[in-house]
Amino acid sequence: MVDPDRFLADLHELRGFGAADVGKGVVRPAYSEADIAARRWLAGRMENAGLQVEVDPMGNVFGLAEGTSLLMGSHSDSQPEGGWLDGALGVVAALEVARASQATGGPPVSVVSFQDEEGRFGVTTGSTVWSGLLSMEKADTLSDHAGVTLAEARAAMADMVTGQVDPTQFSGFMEMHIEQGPTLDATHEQIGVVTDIVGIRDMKITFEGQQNHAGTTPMHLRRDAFQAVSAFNALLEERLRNVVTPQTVWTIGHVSLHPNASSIVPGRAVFSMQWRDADVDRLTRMERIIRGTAQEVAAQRGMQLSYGPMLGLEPVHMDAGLQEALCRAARVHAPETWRKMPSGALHDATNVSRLMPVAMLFVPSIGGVSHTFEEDTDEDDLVVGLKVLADAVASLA
Ligand code: HGY
Ligand code: MN
Ligand code: MN
Repeated sequence: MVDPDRFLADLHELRGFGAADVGKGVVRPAYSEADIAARRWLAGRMENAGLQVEVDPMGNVFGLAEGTSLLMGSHSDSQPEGGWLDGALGVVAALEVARASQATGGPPVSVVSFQDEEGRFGVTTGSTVWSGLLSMEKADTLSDHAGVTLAEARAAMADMVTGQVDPTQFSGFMEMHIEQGPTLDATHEQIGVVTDIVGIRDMKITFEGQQNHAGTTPMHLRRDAFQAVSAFNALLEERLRNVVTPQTVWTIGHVSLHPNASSIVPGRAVFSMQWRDADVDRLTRMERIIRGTAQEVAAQRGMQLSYGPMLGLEPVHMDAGLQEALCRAARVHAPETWRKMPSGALHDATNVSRLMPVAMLFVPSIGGVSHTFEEDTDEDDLVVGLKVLADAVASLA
């Protein structure tokens, strides 16, 4: 039997690593001191649970059961401003299910915390490398917004690395997560069994104009990189409207202006351009519009235009058999309060689905908010989710 108190105590203890002063938030980006300290703590917890700890070169932390096992988990790194449950919930729930399954002679369960799911260096970087979609060598050249490379960052936890972890020892993967959106909260439901995860594209775009004096440079002679970003965004909002559905999303979430001073016409703007949809063709049509619009703005405003590496993940379906195991358990623990639903957030499960059958379980996010310190979930809902997960695993025996 799972122990809800032990599970919640572990979850709160994990929150202590990088705990923010605001709400229940955490600041635990990949390879930060807090992230590495949390990974050491997790490794200790895995060992206590009788699991064999292995850390791969990327910094993904595994607690392995003997022989063939079901892999469960998520990530323990956070956004620069993150909630206490995003990722952490899936890792700690996996740990509790592994302990419970051992105690009751259930199916062997291994636990994982993938590294850099939150994309300091890419998009779900740790599981992307582990699944073989991206080589460690190529990943090492990716840099964060401050210009630090992944190779430099992962050196900070090199002493923990034991070697590669062979995926063929796992029969499947299950990930519990908070929904991070408004659906379950609005319908007062407790459980979402995930059917599909959307696809994503993400790249950096740079406009390079002419840095100059903000007092003496006439408006008509300026090559202002901020004005280029502003014009690009306004045009894009209009043009994407013609190809998107209400589920399609796009975001410019990070903008870096150089030199970012009040009395200097900005000479360079580097910004993130991200878009998501469940349909690959639509993602491609959007890319064409994005590149075409950037080119047009660059030509009109005398900008040099360049792009960073194009990162992306394809939309994926969850495994029917594992989904059904979750549905069966949901009918028992949340008879009138569960549904099947797609995921608009990305998850490590997307990458793992290249290697084995995967499934995901959601619990509600209060107010539908996440990637903010305000993110939270009712603890009763966390425990119902844990029970559904544990029963689904037990039924696979
Ligand atoms: O952005 C995402 O969907 C994920 O939380 N990294
Ligand atoms: Mn997450
Ligand atoms: Mn996240």
